[in-house]
Amino acid sequence: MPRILNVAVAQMGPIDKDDSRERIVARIVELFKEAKALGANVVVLPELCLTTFFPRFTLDKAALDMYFEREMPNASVAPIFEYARDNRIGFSLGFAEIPEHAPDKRFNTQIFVDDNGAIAFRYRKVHLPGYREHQPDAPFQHFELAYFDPGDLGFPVRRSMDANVGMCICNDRRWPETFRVLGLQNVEIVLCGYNTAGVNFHGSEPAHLRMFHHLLTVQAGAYQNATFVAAAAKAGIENGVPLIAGSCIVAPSGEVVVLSQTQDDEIIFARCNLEHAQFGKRSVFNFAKYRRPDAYRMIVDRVGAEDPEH
Ligand code: CDT
Repeated sequence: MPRILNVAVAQMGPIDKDDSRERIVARIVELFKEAKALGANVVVLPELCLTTFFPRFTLDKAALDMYFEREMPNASVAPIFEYARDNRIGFSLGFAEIPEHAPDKRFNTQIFVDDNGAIAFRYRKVHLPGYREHQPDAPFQHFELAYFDPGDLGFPVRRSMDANVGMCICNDRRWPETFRVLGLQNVEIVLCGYNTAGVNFHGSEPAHLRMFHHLLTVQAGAYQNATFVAAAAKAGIENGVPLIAGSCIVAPSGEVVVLSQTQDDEIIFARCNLEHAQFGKRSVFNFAKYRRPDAYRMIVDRVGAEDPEH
């Protein structure tokens, strides 16, 4: 019996730092309308999709608090929640979070809202890229490490909308540990929002590798854990920094089912039979039968790489 989830990825073009919240939310609702016309049950939005990618601006934490949500949902995002609930669409949305009960914390967060309009669960970004200090030689700054706290929820998977749903955010997709921890919870679809610059701020690298590494990691994560991956970019030139597009839906075979064609607001869509994820979990990637965790202890015992003994 097929188990179908109609998945739309809502890629977004750039968000300028001066764009109003009303304008950003209106763009998102327009994307939801397009997704609805295609028959979507679920819409995936990018990382930090309510604001510009502000972790480039300054090391002054207090100056950035205006970009954070202190409650979710809140009045400014009500049109998204209402449209989705009225049309029975589930969605995932990335935003900067100051938790109500821990106002000294700052998280890069993504929520999954089910088709009844309830927040089913949340994920807080674990792998925070960038620097704690200003980088004088970098083409632009990336201070996520400086003022977000590492996610404190692990990598949860929840049964929602008849699917095993997991989430990760941008840099997380580059780490096989992310997908494996989700895979060990029988994840069937991973929802991933991202803002990936078209230039590697760590140093010079051929430009085409940015897209190659993005697709390499989501395709590998999907195949090696027998799961769909739906990845949503914020794309285009945002406050002078180019962001790659490449929003995609990847099948558990590792094949790209659909890829965005623009660097702007765009819906891509795929009819995902979640039973296809179960095939890999029963066969090549039957973890219970074939994994050898005794041989993997170093993965949790050691953080940084060390040279072998001579
Ligand atoms: N937003 C985010 O996590 N960006 C990072 C930049 C890292 S550059 C190697 C990313 O992984 O795309």
